[in-house]
Amino acid sequence: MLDATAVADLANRVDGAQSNGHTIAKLTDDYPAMTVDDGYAVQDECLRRWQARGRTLIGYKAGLTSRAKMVQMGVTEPSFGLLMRDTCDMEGGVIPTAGLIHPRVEAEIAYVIGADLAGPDVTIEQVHEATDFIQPAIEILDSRFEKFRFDLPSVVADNGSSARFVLGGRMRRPRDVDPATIGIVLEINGEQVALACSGAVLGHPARAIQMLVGWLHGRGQILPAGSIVLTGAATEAVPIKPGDSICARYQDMGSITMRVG
Ligand code: OOG
Ligand code: MG
Repeated sequence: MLDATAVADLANRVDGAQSNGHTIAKLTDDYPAMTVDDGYAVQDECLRRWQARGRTLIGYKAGLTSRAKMVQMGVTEPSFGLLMRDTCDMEGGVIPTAGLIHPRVEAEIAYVIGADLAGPDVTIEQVHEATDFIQPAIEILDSRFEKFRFDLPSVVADNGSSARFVLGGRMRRPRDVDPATIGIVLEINGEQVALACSGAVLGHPARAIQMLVGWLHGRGQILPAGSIVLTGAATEAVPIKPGDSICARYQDMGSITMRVG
């Protein structure tokens, strides 16, 4: 494990790059012994700093949960990250990307949790009982690492490349649709750029919640009622630029549109 001085140094690098929109080298270049747990220690340290600045945690993001994403990023294990209230935008609006380095979009299913979820092995049924609704989501990623290239410890420290996210479309109860068989089409400026089925995420997007709750349990934490969880992109992420119109269409769940500012 890295010591507290190293964790603070890495939190400085990541937090600085996120705040100023500059790239940094992969953290493992300078700290080759860095582990995934060290990455989470850096993420925790960043959260402490953000909360001290008045930012609010409103949920979590799972990442690298589909084969398309694992192949695109060259990482074979899922990651968990933090969703902060000030990174959530309204659908139909202009999403600010000034200050982002090389933003990309991806389409996801969000779960909005209505009752606390805790324990090492919650079932999909328990996840669905505790879920108020599921909803289409677009995540805007922006890796702080050069050329969007990283390894798992580095991307975990960088909060899973989180930049912004948008919820929209139609809220559905998990009992009223099959969350594992939703067709998703992502369009940029009217052109189809990615296509997937929600089940591309771990066979069922609720598995991302199961894994998240198990991971939180291992840290002595729970997934509290009111949390928003992004379950991870079913498709690869696609680069965007100012002026682009983004539309993600979901079978039986409506669509989300936004413009890139
Ligand atoms: C890491 C974050 C992955 C997802 O949905 O798979 C992620 C990245 O690809 O930059 O958010
Ligand atoms: Mg994502």
